[in-house]
Amino acid sequence: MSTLQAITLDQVVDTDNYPLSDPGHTETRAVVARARRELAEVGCTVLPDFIRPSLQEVLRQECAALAPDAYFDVETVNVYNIDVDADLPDDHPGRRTFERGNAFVARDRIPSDTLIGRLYAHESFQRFVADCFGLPRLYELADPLSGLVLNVVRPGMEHPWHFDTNEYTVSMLTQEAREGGSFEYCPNIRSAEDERFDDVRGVLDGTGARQPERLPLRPGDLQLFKGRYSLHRVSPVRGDRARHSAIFAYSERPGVIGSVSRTRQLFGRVLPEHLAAEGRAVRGDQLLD
Ligand SMILES: O=C(O)CCC(=O)C(=O)O
Ligand SMILES: [Fe+2]
Repeated sequence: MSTLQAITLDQVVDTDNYPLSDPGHTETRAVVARARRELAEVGCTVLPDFIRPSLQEVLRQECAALAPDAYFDVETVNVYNIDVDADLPDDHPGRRTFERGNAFVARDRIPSDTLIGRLYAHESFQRFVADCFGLPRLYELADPLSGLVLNVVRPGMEHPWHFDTNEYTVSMLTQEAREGGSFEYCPNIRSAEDERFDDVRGVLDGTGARQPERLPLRPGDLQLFKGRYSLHRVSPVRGDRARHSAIFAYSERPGVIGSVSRTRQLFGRVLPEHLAAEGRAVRGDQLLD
């Protein structure tokens, strides 16, 4: 048994500032209200020092120990994660391609007794996150590989501009790069009804009126993000240390499983659950993936 197994959520999370287990607490209500306001305005909010500072080095070390299990395969992608050879008009932003050099450690390689494993599955944490997003509840993905992952961006690599498939993303930096590796985003650049291809192209080409925002993040901060509408990236990592972040993916609906092709792209493998779910996927909108 890991020594950390005995530690409760209250010891992991800075409950003086984030009393998660008590939704009616004045402090919790203030945090939730601020998160909702920022999510409505810019699709993003950060809860600084969410993990107790005394555990931030444990957080870093646990995740750094998992990083060698990441699946590395630099691939050519576009912001929509659709086929880069798709027959698109010349000026379509999906024609711009990037080298996706980040790598994911899949959920089945992340022990459930790690800090991130326990946070992801914890009921109070899930209820708190749902509250911040203004949702009645959130479900862990049914996907055995992609519900909780560690995103590893090695020196020289980047996680290029993209939109997320998940509407609600919760993440936590666990190890900073020495240089570079900034999270940059363009709040609500598209909506469920409007792709706004001109704006997206402007950001990719650096010629548009919209300048990406740079989000200051520190290890142990909790980030809530609506990445389906906000174009975002992790800029190239420089120096001699990789950037690590935990991605906690939840959905409003139970039973969400990634497609076979996307899963193979991200993890280099699929499991029987992915094959069984193929073709049964339910979607909330018709946006390009
Ligand atoms: O690692 C990060 O901070 C961002 C990751 C991300 O955008 C993603 O996994 O979709
Ligand atoms: Fe993303």
